[in-house]
Amino acid sequence: KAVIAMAKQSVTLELLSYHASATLADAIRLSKMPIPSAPKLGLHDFIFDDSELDDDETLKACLRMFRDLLFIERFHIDYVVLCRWLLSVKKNYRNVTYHNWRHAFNVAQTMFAIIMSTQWWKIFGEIECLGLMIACLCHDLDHRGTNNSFQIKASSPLAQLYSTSTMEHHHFDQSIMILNSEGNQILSNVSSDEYSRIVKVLEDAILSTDLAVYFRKRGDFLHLVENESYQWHNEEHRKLLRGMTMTVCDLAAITKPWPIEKRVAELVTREFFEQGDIERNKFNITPIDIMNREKANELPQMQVGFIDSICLPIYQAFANLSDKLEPLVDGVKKNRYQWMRVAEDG
Ligand code: 5BB
Ligand code: ZN
Repeated sequence: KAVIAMAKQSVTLELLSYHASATLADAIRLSKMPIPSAPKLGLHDFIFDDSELDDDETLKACLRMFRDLLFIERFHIDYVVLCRWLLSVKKNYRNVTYHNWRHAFNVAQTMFAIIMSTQWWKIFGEIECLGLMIACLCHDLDHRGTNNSFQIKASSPLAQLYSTSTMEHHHFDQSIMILNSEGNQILSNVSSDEYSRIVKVLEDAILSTDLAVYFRKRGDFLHLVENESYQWHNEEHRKLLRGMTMTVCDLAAITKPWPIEKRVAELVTREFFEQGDIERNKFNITPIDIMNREKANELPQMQVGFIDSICLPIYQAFANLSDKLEPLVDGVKKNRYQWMRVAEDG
């Protein structure tokens, strides 16, 4: 108890100094901007590329997704509050190489493209869809570019607070903190019953982005899909689907046209190597292969392994649930072929 209290105090201090809300003036400025249509922004496309948009345009794209999902009317969201919340979410991502605002934005766009193209929004309903979209935008909040096992090795205050899914618990905490911040309360006009349901979906979705959780749950899911015993209106099945959809969106770079995949894989690689450098220099340990610069030549083969063991099974299962999702599997297979080529001739 005392140890946890101290860890909490330490984390709280750290967070108080870091957490920042966007200003009302910036929110008003954003609220006055015209919002392009979803097709104009390419928001329905699985081959969406965020690098063509500037930061303001990524925020406008979020506003467009919230509008088209009818969240603003349904949940009586004040438009300036929504603008401020989005700006605050963006502000609470750090300038790390990969796990930054652009990654979160891409995850949300993929969620939008999936639930719109499959019409799963009808199955999930408004509460779950809102929970999922908030989850995508918030799922890596305040990421430091280092993974869970790094937090444990560094005995960081976060690791003392949460011994498993360390970072994911923190991302959820940060989401709640922003949702509760003055002027950022997009859920202030929903009933307390709906509020708890949305937050429960949000928590479950963010915790699902821990790959360890994905591995624990995916057997059940793949089984249901294989046996065609997946039931769309079964509460437990739908919860499983929401978690799996979070992973599918989180890893979606692997489904993108090769030039995009290559660029994103470079960012992932750089962030992994940066953690490896810290482990070598500060902790005096040899980093695992993916974080070890000296093993850079093995990365293409690792990507093939990543595709075979983690990506293909889940994208395949998703394509079995909806043929609208077949382009995702096709994209993964094309990238597998490209990574094989790189692995072979260096
Ligand atoms: C993934 C699980 N990990 C605990 C050990 C390594 N593996 S892996 O062998 O499947 C692997 C995945 C190895 C290398 C990788 O990237 C080298 C550039 C990747 C990989 N992971 N490749 C990607 O394109 C992407 Br996207 C990802 C996901 C990165 C974020 C994962 C964050 C999880 C934090 C625990
Ligand atoms: Zn992520």
